[in-house]
Amino acid sequence: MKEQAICYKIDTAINRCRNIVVMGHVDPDADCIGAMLAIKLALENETRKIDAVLANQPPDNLFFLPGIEQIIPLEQYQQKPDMILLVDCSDLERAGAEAMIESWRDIPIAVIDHHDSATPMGDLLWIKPAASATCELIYELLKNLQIPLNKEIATCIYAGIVSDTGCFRYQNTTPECFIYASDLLTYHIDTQLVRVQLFECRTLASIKMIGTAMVSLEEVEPWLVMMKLTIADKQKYGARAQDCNNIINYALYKKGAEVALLFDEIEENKVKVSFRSRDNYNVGKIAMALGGGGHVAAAGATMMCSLLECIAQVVETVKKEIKVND
Ligand SMILES: [Mn+2]
Repeated sequence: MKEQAICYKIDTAINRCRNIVVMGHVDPDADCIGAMLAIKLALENETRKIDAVLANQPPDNLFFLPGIEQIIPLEQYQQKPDMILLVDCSDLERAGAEAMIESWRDIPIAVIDHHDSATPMGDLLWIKPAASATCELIYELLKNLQIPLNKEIATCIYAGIVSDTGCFRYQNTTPECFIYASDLLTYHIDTQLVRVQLFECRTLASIKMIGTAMVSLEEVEPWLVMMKLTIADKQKYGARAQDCNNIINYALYKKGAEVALLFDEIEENKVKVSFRSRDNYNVGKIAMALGGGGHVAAAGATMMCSLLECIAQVVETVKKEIKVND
């Protein structure tokens, strides 16, 4: 089993604590929530409390994850923990807890993440961009520590891997994904439930958002496509923020597209930009330069400007940074 040394260090740190908070990122997804819940279910015991805390409410489709009802909203979390464990993110700002940075400044932070970051926060960092999902690392942690799994823990870890690999389809899918998944399936997890909840469980408004985004698809270059969602589009169908998640992937369905952009107008002068790419064109680097982050093939950034300004700036940057041979 890989990465033994760092797993033992994390174990030592955890064993020193009686009161741990585990946090994922804002706009939580199945990987971050799966990782938080697997940690809580596997490592909490009579002498050690592990609180799973999130700045945002989990999306409705993830309420099948075992233990999710125990997640505490950050605004209700009054404890002063003796350790902070960040999963699927590497700083308190990304966890939506910038308000806590001052009062938590003496508390040690450990990070388990697979996102590249220029400025991770913490004393104990396990950041592995080659991992498909943070849940892949959680699996390795629990195996290294010889913690027995069960159906609940296996479901959380499996959901994280399935979510971040798009059901083992994306290029981040590693041999370990399949090896770990084959072991996780021995715990009789309901793989149909996981698939339906993650991929076939959209609200009517969110399907209207897919349609609206796809109608807006523009071919900037044969290799570069973009879609947009405006505030008015969302009002028309009563779509919430979570109804607009994971729509970007459809843009890459266009034949010949190498890079896809989705501009989601969150509010006036605030635009969430999603990036996807094929063939190792690095959109993560571009997103990071724009104040966001992510991976080579999937990234995002939030920009404080009008939709039109945002589109102009991002398209120009992408065309400058990425050279595709037609
Ligand atoms: Mn992840």
